[in-house]
Amino acid sequence: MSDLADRVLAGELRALSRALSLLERNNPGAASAMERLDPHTGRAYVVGITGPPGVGKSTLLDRLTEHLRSLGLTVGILAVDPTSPFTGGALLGDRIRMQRHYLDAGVFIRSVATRGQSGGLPRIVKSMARVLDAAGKDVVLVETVGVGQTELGIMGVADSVVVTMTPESGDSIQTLKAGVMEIADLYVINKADRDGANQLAAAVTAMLQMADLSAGWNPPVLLTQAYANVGIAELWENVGAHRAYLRDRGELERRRAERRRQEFLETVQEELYRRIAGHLARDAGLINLLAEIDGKTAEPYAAAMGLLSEPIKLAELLDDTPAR
Ligand SMILES: Nc1nc2c(ncn2[C@@H]2O[C@H](COP(=O)(O)OP(=O)(O)O)[C@@H](O)[C@H]2O)c(=O)[nH]1
Ligand SMILES: [Mg+2]
Repeated sequence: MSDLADRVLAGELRALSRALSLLERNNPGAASAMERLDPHTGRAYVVGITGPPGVGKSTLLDRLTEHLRSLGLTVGILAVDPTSPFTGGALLGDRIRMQRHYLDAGVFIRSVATRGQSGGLPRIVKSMARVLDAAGKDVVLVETVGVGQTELGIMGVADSVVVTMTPESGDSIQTLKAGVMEIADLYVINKADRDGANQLAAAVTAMLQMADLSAGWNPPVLLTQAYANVGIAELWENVGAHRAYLRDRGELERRRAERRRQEFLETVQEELYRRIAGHLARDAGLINLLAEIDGKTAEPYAAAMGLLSEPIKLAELLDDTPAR
């Protein structure tokens, strides 16, 4: 697998695709590839663009990509939005519009399946962003669809988080209250051509003032018209300001270190569960135990604790050799 990593580092597109697929499929080869790539990460800047469906995230990303290319920067895109034109879920026009970037060697686009995920952002997106980083992309853009609490996960991936709203989504302020304020480094009010954009900007600004963020970064509230390419350069300038803010205070390194630790802990947690769950249908002891729990001859809490205190049984359950 080190060979695959070498090819990723050399900028080979097929190797890059393959490395991302290994991660997605939980292939054992992914771990050694990630180890080889890791020393080459840390150069890319990762921007998360989140917001409810239809606010214009994909359009914004498309225009931002165009802008970044004009600045001579290479771009990696991870689209976690199931309705994204990248994933084929959008209108034909959108899809065709995005395809021009597929012909540009400086842009790498990958959609990420969210199947089977319990809301939130797939854990694997963190590793995928680091692969794009190692492959030499200057900027990694992550599009995630979501409202409120479900999108807190983007903080685990992005250096800067852009929360996108539109004047027409009248519940935008409610959404803010639901927890988006904790994750937003920048606010974008897209579709500024529509009525109510300035009022929404004023309302968000007022809300930010009430929250008293005087000690830290003051998130800017920006107006854009993504489809008309208005406000895109300003958005990138503001991302740059946030980046400089983080870097100058050592926050960027601190955030990234924290994210690495989180990724480790999440992976352990998810993998433990995934492996044990894989045995649920075929391990006679477990099947029996579940029946006893159902039938009240075993008590759920005590049974769980009991299982955890049996190292030999646990080792068996953590064995991941596919017998399915
Ligand atoms: N009026 C208006 N429509 C826009 C603007 N930006 C994007 N749209 C349209 O909004 C729709 C949804 O855009 P899309 O980027 O797919 O949204 P996403 O679901 O957030 O990714 C598309 O039809 C876009 O053409 C804008 O600034 N103004
Ligand atoms: Mg989209």
